[in-house]
Parts: sequence; structure tokens; C-alpha cells
Amino acid sequence: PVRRALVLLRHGHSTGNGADAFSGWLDVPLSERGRRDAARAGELIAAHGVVPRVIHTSGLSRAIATAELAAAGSGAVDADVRRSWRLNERHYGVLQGRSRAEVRAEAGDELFACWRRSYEHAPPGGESLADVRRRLLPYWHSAVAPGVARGEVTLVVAHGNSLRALCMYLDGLDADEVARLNIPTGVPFVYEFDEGFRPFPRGGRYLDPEAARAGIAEVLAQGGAPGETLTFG
Ligand code: DG2
Repeated sequence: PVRRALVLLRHGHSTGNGADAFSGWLDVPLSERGRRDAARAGELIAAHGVVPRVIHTSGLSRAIATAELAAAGSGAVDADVRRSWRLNERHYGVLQGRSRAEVRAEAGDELFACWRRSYEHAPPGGESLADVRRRLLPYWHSAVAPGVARGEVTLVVAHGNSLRALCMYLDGLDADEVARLNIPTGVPFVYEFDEGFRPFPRGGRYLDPEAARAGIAEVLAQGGAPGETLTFG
């Protein structure tokens, strides 16, 4: 039978992540740590036998650089690489470039959480997660899914929120569930697809579960806010 494997990877730690500031469409580079994360992601991908034939990235440098480093680290030297703005991070509107802690202090915990994690609401001038899902899914259906269905091992390198929108679709999450979904930087996770093109396991399988847990805790702590995360049983 054809093995249909999809590897998802949030870019490595960026300078925006390091500053605990909202990045969105700002083209922030990887930090040194992020470059190391990306190379290690490639090694994990090779060790788990999911070296990609096709790689999709967003149009932002942090994802493009992560894809290059991960491809080199995995030995995927002749993979086809495609870029699309449809995989970009959520546009964070007026919050872009601003410190999460400052925004949280000004706006209060509830609005801060709503701007970051609600499905329907967008920060002024920005996109909601629903908007991201609407502009991402056409790319999934036309450019990514057909290759996965043919058995081309595929790597998608994207962002915290664009991957949340994709996982919401793959895992059939509702708005409350996706509000609690957090994706760590730089740790690959893998979905496989059965004969009916149904993805499994729910939530994907992190290739380094310990690093994923630490990375999720880091995302939750951003802005100094308390938070909870979705776990897949
Ligand atoms: C983060 C997500 O996305 O921020 O835009 O700052 O680093 O994956 O491009 P990245 C950003 P949160 O939604 O977690 O606050």
C-alpha cells in the first residue's frame, strides 16, 4: 500500500519569538537557536524515515530558512520546494511588532487571550484564525493533498497559527478545541493517511515528544499569561 505521510513543522525559534513580540507578517529571521532547531528537525525527519520529496513553505524568511536547514539536515537534497503566502502566519494587524506582555497589560487577560486564540475574532487590521483557514485550505486541497495522496512524503513548514488552522481541519477540531491548541517551534510532527485519506493519529505524532512538551509550555507562558493546552487522548 502507498504510504501517505505529511510532516508539519513550525519554523525554528525566531528573533520575534525571542523578544516575545507578535510577528504575524513581519519578516523576522531565525535566531541562532532557531537555526539549530531547524537542522535538528531535519535529522529527526531522516531518523524517522520521512525524508520529504516535496516541501511547501510560507513566503516568510523564517519558514523558508527552516525548510532549507531541515532539508539539508535530512538529506532531502532534491526535494521540490514550493512557496505560498497562503501558508503565512496570521496577519496580526496592529499587534505586529508589539510585546505580548505590554499588549496584555494594556488590554487585559481576556482580550489578550481572545486576540491570540479565538477562532472568529481578529485583532484590528489583522486576520482571525477563521480567515487564515479560509485562505489556507484552497492551497491544501489544490497543492498539498494531491501529492500526499500519491504517496509523496510531504513537508509543510509554516507558522504557529497557520498550522493551527490546518490541524483544526485535519483533526476536525471545533472552535473551543483549536483555541487550546498550541504548536511548538522547530519540532516536526507527522500525520499519516489511511485508504480513505483520513488522517491519523489525532494531533499528529511529534518526532521528539519531550522537546514538543517543552516548546508548548514556552508558547503558553508567552506574554506572562496563564493558559491550558489541548491534549489528544
Ligand atoms: C507567532 C504566533 O507566530 O504568535 O506571529 O508572533 O512565530 O509561528 O510566526 P510564528 C507570531 P501567537 O499567536 O502564539 O501569539
